[in-house]
Amino acid sequence: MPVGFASRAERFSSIFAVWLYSFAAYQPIMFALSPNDFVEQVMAERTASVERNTLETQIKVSINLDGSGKASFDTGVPFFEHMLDQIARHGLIDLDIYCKGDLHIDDHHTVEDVGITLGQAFAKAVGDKKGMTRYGHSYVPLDEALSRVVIDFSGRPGLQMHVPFTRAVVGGFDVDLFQEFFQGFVNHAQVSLHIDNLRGVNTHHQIETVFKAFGRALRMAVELDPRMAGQMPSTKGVL
Ligand SMILES: [Mn+2]
Repeated sequence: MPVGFASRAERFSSIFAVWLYSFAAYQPIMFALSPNDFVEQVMAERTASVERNTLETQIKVSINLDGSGKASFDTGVPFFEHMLDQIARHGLIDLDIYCKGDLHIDDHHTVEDVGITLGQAFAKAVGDKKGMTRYGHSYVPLDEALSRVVIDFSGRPGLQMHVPFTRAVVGGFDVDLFQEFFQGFVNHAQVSLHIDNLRGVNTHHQIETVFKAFGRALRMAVELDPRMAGQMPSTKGVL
């Protein structure tokens, strides 16, 4: 019998304990992430799919915050899809949106509920927001029109939308509904969003600059900052 061990079982458990201890002790060194590893690891996870069904609309939204701007839409509202496409393209966010809504009434429920569901998908995809830039802003011109969008993933919903539309309808679309879309998004993504159309005569230009600036502001805000790796973009510790 070897000195110090009463039995084979005790000897084995001592060796196992030493192995377990050294594994635990070295684990932080073995698995420590560099800032760029952190960004890559988090990026792999920043996708979300949300399904939302009511008596008015049935919606499926899938997003990838670290995408390349690929998009597919099936909502039955062409001008709205033209605007959603700006978010994907200029936000470099992959976006799949399907909505079967009560368009025989009007576009209202479809547009508002897509905003709500997209907001839910964003809230899910940003997760705990660790390492995220948090704030985003952009100015986008289109000929005579100029818009500014500023966003904060603050965890608190708030919308300021100042767009003096020059016409009530654009591309067969009621311009009132843009406010409904952004309000739905803001409430569920839990963001502060300030939208200002600073200039513009052509209604199509006015709203297109808003959506392009919204896309670019989103891109900036959700971007992972390697220097922030693992930290919350808030002195409060949570958002
Ligand atoms: Mn256009």
